[in-house]
Amino acid sequence: DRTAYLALDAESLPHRLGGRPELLDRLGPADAWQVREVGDGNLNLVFIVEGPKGSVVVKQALPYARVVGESWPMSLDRAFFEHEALSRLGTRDPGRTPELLFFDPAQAMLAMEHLTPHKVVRRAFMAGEELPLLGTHLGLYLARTLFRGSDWCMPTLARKADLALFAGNAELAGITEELVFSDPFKAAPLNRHTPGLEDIASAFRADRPLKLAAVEMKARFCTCAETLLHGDLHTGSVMATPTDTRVIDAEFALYGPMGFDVGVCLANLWMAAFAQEAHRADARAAGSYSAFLLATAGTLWRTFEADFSRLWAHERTGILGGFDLFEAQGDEGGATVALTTHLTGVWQDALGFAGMEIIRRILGLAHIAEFETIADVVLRARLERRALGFGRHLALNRWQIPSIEAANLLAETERTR
Ligand code: SR1
Ligand code: MG
Repeated sequence: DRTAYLALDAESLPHRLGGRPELLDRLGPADAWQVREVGDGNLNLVFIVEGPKGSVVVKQALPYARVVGESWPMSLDRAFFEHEALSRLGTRDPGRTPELLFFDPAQAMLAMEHLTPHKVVRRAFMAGEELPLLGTHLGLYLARTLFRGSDWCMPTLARKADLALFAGNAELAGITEELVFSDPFKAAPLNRHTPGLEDIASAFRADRPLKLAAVEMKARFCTCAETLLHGDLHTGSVMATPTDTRVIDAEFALYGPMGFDVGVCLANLWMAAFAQEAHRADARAAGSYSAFLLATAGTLWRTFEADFSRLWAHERTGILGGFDLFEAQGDEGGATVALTTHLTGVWQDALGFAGMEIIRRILGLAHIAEFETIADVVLRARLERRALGFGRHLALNRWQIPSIEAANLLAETERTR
């Protein structure tokens, strides 16, 4: 009943949610709750609620995009899809998402475990904190969620039902289609960029090979319903400590190509490296932290490949699982060739999507804090320009970059240009 929807605020929250047994169990009596709104994303309200016994997070969708305001109405249904997606992703890689406490569809509201002392990874990067297990955890998460949500693993009825369900998240899919693959390559009203980047923004709008790459990557995103994606796996959608990593904010979930989640994640590690010069005391410190970020990207991809291959060998039980057509001929190697071909495709897609993500975070609507917080606009423009060159190179040369080591070398060369 959407007529009952009312946006929460810190004052009214204890009164409105104080009867929820799931919260009372965790927090203690509502009259002792302390509430703060901490949302720093583009879309939603996020509250941390602390009580005598513990703390929880309550997230509520707004009927508009917070980053733009009420002039951009947005369906509250995204909270439903976020809940459905987090439930599935948490089952496919147990322990890598927050525990869910309740979902209230009428209020578009989701209550979950308060991850503490976890930090949003983007903020941890800006503070120069090393997260030694991040690459491993994200690589495992990507392998498990992308493999287990796909036709390689799922039986046909469950797979088709999920595909149909998440097709309902069309509004958010449409946002990605426009903001990532179209707007940055034309004079779209919501685009913005740092002063000093006019020439490169204009050059990209006239760059036929780059626009063809954008069209090709958009076509992959729209037509390749390969697995259930998180759909927005940037470093603001991950919280971590040195020993734990959790994936949050799955409201953009949809069926799409595996390389999209991988590429968006890699792009955000690489962009953090491009911003280092502004966040560290000197070039040596920037180089050292950048090395950690690139090593994380390397570990992420190698872990993804290894765990995906393990799952391929042991959990290939789905629609595409049977290789009896090879095995009947004693050709055990046929399946291995298929795996290698598949992983090469994911890698090339990931590079293309990484290029799109980098370009849209600098020339499109939704920017990243690593660049946005650089007060010196001349420095910001210089670092963003280097990242744009790298993003363009990835998009155009995605078939020629053979490995994560080669991609990292390109990033470091461009970063220190
Ligand atoms: C209007 S939404 C802008 C961006 O914020 C989200 O986090 C997604 O990345 C989206 O593209
Ligand atoms: Mg988000």
